[in-house]
Order: sequence, then structure tokens, then C-alpha cells
Amino acid sequence: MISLRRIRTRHYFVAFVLLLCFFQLLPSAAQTYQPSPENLQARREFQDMKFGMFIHWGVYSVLGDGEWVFHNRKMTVDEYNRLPLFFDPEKFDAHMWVSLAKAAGMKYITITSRHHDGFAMFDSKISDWNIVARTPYKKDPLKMLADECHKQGIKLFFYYSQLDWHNPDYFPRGATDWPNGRPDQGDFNAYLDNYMDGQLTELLTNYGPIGGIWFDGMWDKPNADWHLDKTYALIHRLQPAALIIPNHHQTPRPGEDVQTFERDLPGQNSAGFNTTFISTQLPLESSDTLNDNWGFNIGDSHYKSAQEVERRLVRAAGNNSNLLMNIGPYPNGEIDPQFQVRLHAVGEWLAKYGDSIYGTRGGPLAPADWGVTTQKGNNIYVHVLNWAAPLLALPPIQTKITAAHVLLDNQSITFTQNADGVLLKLPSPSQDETDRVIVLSLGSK
Ligand code: FHN
Repeated sequence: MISLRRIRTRHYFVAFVLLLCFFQLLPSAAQTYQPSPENLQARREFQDMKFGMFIHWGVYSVLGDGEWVFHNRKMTVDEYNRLPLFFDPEKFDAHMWVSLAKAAGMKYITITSRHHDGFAMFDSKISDWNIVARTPYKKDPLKMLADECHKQGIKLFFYYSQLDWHNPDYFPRGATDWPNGRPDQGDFNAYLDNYMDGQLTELLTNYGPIGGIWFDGMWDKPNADWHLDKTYALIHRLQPAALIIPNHHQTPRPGEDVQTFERDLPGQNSAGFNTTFISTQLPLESSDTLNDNWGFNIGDSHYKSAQEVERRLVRAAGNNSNLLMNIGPYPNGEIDPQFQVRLHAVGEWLAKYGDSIYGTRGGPLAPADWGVTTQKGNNIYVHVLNWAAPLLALPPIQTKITAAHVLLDNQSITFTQNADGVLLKLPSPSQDETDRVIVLSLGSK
């Protein structure tokens, strides 16, 4: 005979298994993520902005050897701890930085609130490993930048490194680990839930409305549980319109708002570490550097020309993507004059060609070697980037074209349209031309 106690134990066991199954079936917070109306609106605004300034700036700038110097020189934590003592950016001028971004035609700024060295470039109460507590400067440049951005109507995003080479609780350590004097133990859950979420709470509450958080570094421990559901929910609760932009180089996860591609156009994976998957739901962004480095590197004078930047911007827009172009300011807060000259030139170009970039989406034709198309309302912008011949044959466009003209001088363009495609008679290219833009006006179908 089965005893009463055994039956009860069995019942408990079955109930336990059912409960487990129930929780397995329950979708996580992120899987049920429904972006708020403010968030969806912010996504559209993000796509309209098209061009942003990326800024890598931290105590590493003192050594003028890029933002990975801690790791590359295999420094110890004790050695690196001395760097903030030399970081005194007395020339930092938030007004000048934001004005430069505006003059370049950039509509948003994404700045490193902390990079992989974990050093907070803002006034953090979570730890004293921050600019106010550890440097002779003693001020919070992100606060000044946020105030200035709000004043000048530029959106501010905070880059935040999930990877941390300094905090002992970033343990077990990841692929970029080296023996730098940290103990071989630590509480990763405390690092995520208290340290990281604590700092994110500061960034989302002390700086007014921000554009969003640009995450980087998860790739250091791709298989770890990063508590993403929790962190993403926190961000969306504190500022529903703030966009989550993860640079994890993978297919977007639920709860993420923008797909970003590092040094790459969407899906191309020419960098070798990006995904080829392109989201059709999320806004897209492509980032790159104005010279070869993210953080200030004194030996790097391999600057891209203004024309190269313009062409990248056009190619990005034609791929339905934004371009986030990086500069690494000096440790004293100044911005390399070489960057400034180029950014001003791009701004002048955008003053003439901006109509074909801002507020557009990728056009109806697939990007090709000759160029790309963008579209806004009833206009298709044909960006001729690489085509010297007088006739350009395009694949079919479904909507009837009623007129065609050159964007720059309104000159009418002769064209034919039929089921085989569209033939444009192009004006001859002028010397040093970045982009010949032909506007196709659309009628009804
Ligand atoms: O390691 C970083 C690097 O320093 C820089 O911040 C770039 C910017 O996209 N992201 C990382 C590499 O994926």
C-alpha cells in the first residue's frame, strides 16, 4: 500500500514540475517589450537625424595612445590609477564642442560616459573611480555637455561600456583579461545590478532627457548572463524615449531600439566582427572614425577627407542608416584642428545637399557601385557617386516619375521611364564633386 506521505510527496513533486513549466513558458520582460509611443517617436526622430558625432574621451587620452592603452600595455590597476592625476581638461568647452557638431550638420552626440577602463567621466556616487573624485579637474563635463546640448537642440547619447577592466566584481573576467592585479574573485551579479544599473540610473536621472544609452563590451563575455532584461527595463522605465543601442555585433534582442554596425554599412560585415543580419524593424546606424582611432592617438594623422566623410554619409543614408562619425579629443579638452577643418567642410556640404539626407529613408533601389537612392515624401534622390558617363540606366521604379532635376541648381533632367527601368541623362560631373544628386518627383502610381 502506498502511504499517504508518499502520495503527498508525489503531488508536491508534480506541482513543482508544473510550476517550473509555467515559468519556462512565461515570456521574459524583454520578450514582451512593447516600445512606448515616445520610444517609437524617438526612433523616427533618430532616423531623421542621420548624422551624429561620436566622442571617445577619457583618462586614457593623457597617454595619447588610444582608449585600449590600459590593456595594450598590460598595465596594472595600480599603474592605471595614477592616470586621472594627470587629467585636467582646462580647455574643455561644452559650447565649442556642441557648436562644432552643429556646424558639421550633426544632429546628435554620443559620448563615452565610461569606456572599458570603467572610469566614469561623470559625477558618480556609485564609486569614486570617476572624474570628479579622482582628477584635479573635479568637475562633471557630461553635465556641462548635457546642458549645452539641451540649449542648442542636439540630442545626447551616453556610450556605456559593460566590459570593465578595473572593477574586481567584473568576474569571471572575459576574453580581454590580463593579469592586472585584480583578485581572482568577484560578484558579477553585484557588478551588474548595483554598480552598472546604479550608474545607468544616475545617467538617466541627473542629465535631463537623454537620447539613449549606447552599450559596448558584451562581446567580452558573450555567454554570460548580463541581466539585460532588467537593465533594459530600468532604462525604459526611467526614460521611455531613451533608445537602447547595443554594439554587441549580433542580431538585435527584444528590448533594443537601434541596430548599430561598427565601422561598417549594415549587413556588409567588412569589419569581420559584425552580423550580416539587418533589422527591418529598427533604425540602423553605422559608426566610423575620422582618423584611424577612437580615442586620442598622438601618432595617428591618417585623417579621412571631408569628401570621404560625405560619401560615407550618403552611402549610409542610401542603406537606410545613420552615420556616427568619431573624434577623440585631446586630454586638455581641445579638439584636433584637423578634425575641425573637416567637420566644418562637411557642414558646408550638408547646407547644400542636406535635403537629400536629413529625414530621408533608404530609397527604392538597392545600393550599387554607381551610387544610392534616398527617399522623402514624393521625392526620390538619386545620389550619383561613381558614374562618369552621360547616361545612367536604373532598374525599374514602380511609381510614375513626373519630373527630374538637379538638386543643386534646379536644372531639369531628361529621362525616360518604362517597364525596363529609368534612363537619366546626367549633367557632366564637376571637378571634385562628392555626389551628383538628381531629384525624381513622383506622381501617383
Ligand atoms: O573596444 C571598443 C572600441 O574601443 C570602441 O569603443 C568601439 C566603438 O564602436 N567599440 C569597441 C569595439 O567593439
